[in-house]
Amino acid sequence: MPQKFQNFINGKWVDAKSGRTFENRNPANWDEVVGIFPKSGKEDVDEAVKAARAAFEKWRLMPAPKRGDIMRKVGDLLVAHKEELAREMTREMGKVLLETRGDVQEGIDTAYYASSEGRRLFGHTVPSELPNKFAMAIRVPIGVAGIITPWNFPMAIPTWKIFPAILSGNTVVFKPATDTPKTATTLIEILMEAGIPEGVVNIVHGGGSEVGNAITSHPDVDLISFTGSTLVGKQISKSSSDTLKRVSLELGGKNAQIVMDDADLDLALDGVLWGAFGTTGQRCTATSRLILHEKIYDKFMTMLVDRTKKLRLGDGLLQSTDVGPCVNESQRKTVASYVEIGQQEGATLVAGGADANGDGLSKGWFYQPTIFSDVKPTMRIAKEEIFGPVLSVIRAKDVEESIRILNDTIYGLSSSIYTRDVNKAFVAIRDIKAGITYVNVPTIGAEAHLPFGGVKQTGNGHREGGWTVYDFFTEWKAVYVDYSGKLQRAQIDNY
Ligand code: UN1
Repeated sequence: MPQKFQNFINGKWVDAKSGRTFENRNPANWDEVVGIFPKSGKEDVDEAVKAARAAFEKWRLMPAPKRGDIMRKVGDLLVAHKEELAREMTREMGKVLLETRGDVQEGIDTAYYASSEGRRLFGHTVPSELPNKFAMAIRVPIGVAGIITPWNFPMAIPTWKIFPAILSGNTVVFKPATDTPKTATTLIEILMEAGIPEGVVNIVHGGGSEVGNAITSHPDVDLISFTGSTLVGKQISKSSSDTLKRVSLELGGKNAQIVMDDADLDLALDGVLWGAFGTTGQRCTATSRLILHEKIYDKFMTMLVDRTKKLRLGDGLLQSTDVGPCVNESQRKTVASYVEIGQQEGATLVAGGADANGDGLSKGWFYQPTIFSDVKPTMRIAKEEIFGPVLSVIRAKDVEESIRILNDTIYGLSSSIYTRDVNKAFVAIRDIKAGITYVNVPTIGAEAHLPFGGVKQTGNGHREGGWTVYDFFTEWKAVYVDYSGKLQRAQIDNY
């Protein structure tokens, strides 16, 4: 019998009130059920919000350095459980062990960063325009945060949101993706073991239309932090607008890597293979377009196709595997439908282009790493986010045209240029419209202590990561203390 899991509300493990459940299966072997989870609804979210609201009144008063001490314990526990968490994650969402270890490491980095932020959370002191008067601006917690996360980074993304939220003194109602509820459950267990008081973090499992909607439209939720598709992000923006919540949206990407004719081509090749086919292309930072200088186009394509055909698909738990499966059936269907679109649009299929059904692959959602050449910037495969192992290659004549092509998208998350010419690199840094630009580095691999997020329809202007995420999870309060003993009227008595 597969193991049964529960929601965690107000410090207790509980079933969904309706008693309904859903199954979570291994994408590399769909016969294997990872666990049975509660299919919750609005009534469960109501309970969780009530608990988070009540817990907020105490939690906000705990000194931030003390909250930081708990975060350090969380980091230590994540270190201790890193391998077990990585294996669990590979089993529920498919990416290779090397990458799931990295995913847990991102959570560890975020925990230790949050721990040290407990002793910073810097405010400002500024001079007042009046004598004997003190002026400062301090950060205060906001309240209950609704955290809604995707399946592609089941540990890193929840920790990017939950850790700064609680370090800042907020409490949390967390809805993880239905494809990765197990990793999320273990994260909650770790938070509890580290000493997070009951009610501070609550988890409610279930789908977006029921649980997600109930959170984003809830009158007693103050903040929403969401990572996922641009389509859902727009819906959340609408459903949260009646109560004027503060909302952070990290959405789609159509990231490109540029390779100039002066680049180290072997380095650029390693970069694009990792950026396009790492995580089976299922990252919002994935390299989905490759823009090649016309002088090296043919040579680079030969190198790229050759190496791509050698990538080994398989169960991510096996050391021999380079690329794991797509996360589920619908994701693989989306990939297949874009491959059809690419062919209809007249792009040339030079690698992959079909489900993979070899040895050990017949019960998983495997799709061959796929490359289209002769892609025009106007084609749908050059414009729309695919979220799978499909790379569209476009030709350009110089750095200016490459940047123009790179910018010709509604998204603006990550970007990359390979060149040995420092002048071209700085032109790219200046002119690329994206939240992240890499030079001689692929489009994936952001570090936890730098701002993470994008421009245009990739988001709504907020940043996760580093010090910047604390701007989202705290409110500024301006404080004036007059010690003159008399009424001093600003803008009047001093002029
Ligand atoms: C995502 O795909 O949503 O920069 C996050 C990266 C990872 C995070 C990706 N550190 O690729």
